[in-house]
Amino acid sequence: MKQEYGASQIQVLEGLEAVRKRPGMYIGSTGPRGLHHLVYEVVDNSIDEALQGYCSEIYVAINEDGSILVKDNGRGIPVEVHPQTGRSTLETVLTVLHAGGKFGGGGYKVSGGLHGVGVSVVNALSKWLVAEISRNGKVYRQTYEKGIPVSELEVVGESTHTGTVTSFMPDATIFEEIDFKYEVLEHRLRELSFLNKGIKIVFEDKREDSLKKKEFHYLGGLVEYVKYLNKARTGIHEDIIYIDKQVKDCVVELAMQYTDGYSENIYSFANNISTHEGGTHLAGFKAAITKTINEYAKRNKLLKESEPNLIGEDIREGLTAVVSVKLSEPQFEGQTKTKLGNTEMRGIVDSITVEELGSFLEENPTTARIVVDKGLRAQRAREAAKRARELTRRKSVLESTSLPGKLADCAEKDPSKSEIFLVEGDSAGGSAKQGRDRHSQAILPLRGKILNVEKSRLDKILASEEIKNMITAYGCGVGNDFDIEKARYHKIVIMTDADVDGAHIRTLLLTFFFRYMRPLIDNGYVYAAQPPLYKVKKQKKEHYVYSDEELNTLLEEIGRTGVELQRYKGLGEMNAEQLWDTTMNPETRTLLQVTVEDAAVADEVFSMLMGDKVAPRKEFIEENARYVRNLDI
Ligand code: 0RA
Repeated sequence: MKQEYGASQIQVLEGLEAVRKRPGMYIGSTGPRGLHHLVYEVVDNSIDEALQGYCSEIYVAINEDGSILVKDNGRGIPVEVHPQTGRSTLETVLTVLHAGGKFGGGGYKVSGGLHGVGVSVVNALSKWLVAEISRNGKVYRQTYEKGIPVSELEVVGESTHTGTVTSFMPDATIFEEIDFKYEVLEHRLRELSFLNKGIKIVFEDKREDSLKKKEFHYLGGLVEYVKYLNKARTGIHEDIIYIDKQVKDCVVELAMQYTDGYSENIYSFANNISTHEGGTHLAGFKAAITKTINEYAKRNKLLKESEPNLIGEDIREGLTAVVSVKLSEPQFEGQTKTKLGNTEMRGIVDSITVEELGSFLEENPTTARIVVDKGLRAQRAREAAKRARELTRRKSVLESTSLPGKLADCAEKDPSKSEIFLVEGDSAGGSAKQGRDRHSQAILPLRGKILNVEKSRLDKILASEEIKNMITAYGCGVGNDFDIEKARYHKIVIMTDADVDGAHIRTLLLTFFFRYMRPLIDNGYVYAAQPPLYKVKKQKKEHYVYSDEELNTLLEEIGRTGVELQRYKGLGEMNAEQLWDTTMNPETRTLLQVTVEDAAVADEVFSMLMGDKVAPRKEFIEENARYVRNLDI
């Protein structure tokens, strides 16, 4: 029996209509980010059920047809009539905006995606959605299209267990492209299982060309997260420091371990949402570790009373840490709404950390000593680097007009019209200098491999000739002093050979930009040139070919007889004119822009690729060959 449309049903239709009219308002965008957000929204509901203690397993699949299935073994969304709407709770949750929290049974909603919009939004933006509930010994099913029920809530079978299965196909008229990325979902699901210890998440890609299955189940929670993050790094103490405390209705969980590296890798979360911009919880944590470690050092005479304290930067050098808080009414602020604003969290995280880290250091004097020593060494290095920087700064004031000798600069002074090519090797550099458009194109040849910045401190990095040349050529400083406004070129084109060494140099350069000149990547200033792989000659006609695929297509077209095939092993094999025609001429070339879609994923890729352990790197490259190719271009 179809119920009649009452006032509340009209409201529902208006609500769904609003979501479909302005999807961006609800899920951020209709691009890849918004698309993946749909999955997170559905999974978050299962995570909530797990956090309340009713669900232990979540299964997520990308179906063969590209749709999504999320299944959990929770209590099942109630199918009983909801007093406020006169419809089942299931239908209410799936059709009324923001109904999830309000209509759900007790307990605060911990997860609830970044936008916390509820599954009704996913429903509204789906071509179809099927909900299957196991409850009361029965299996119930209801189907929706664009958010509107197209079937009754039917009993379709019997069941001995409970749970919820939601399957949906995003609406192609709303989203730019419906192509779920395995790596993106994998990253988030792994993250969720680290952040919610004990929950088992199984993830499967059933699409024909990318069959994969993985299981995430971490009983150690954040301890295992830190182990995972440090897989390619070398820890300098065995035991990972772990804190898990509840104060009133706030949960504070954190894990930390120092490595022999120099970069700081702290990830923070509030209610399972990554707080890229930090916030009060992170501020409390940082203040607390600085205070506690200094106090320990002074009390144990590892630092004299007369000596200056270690500063936060010293304390965090080489530190890998994950800080996760769960609270009832999180306030997200900042440009990307990823900064936790709740003021009470600063004090809560601070006092818990001071207390727990304090006792840890007292009880583990060997580890404590290693930690303090690491900080002392960082302090000395920082002072040395400061002296070095002052030197280079003074020099650059004196010689403010002197660009590196190896740089062939362009005549153009407007940065938005200027490009610089970073060219592998002096010989290709020579051809590039001859072949370029002198007006707008500058050339900086790089000799061989640049320094691996993942393994060196800033003072050593700044002493490297190749890196100094890049810094002076771009004109925008480095690290904390970096100022994108001063960039002398808005296109920085990495031009390396199409071989393993070339790929390595490109990765080294990208790591350097990522760590020390990050705004260059964020602003889309960094590109990779695409030199040809082959030259095909037939009857005086020359074709440049950029991939094996393209080569096959061409050979099909022109026939294989009488063809002269040259494989370019390096840029150096091309003369100036060829280099211009194939790779540098803005009219005909292809440049690939380097983008960092998700800083966390990229950071992981970089540390895996550039860290000092070979085995995990190899394993990582093999596992992520597809993604690395994307990122590494
Ligand atoms: C509210 C009440 C109850 C279960 C749920 C919500 C629930 C929602 C979702 C969404 C995905 N999976 C879910 N599992 C459970 C249970 C109320 C009761 O049984 O008393």
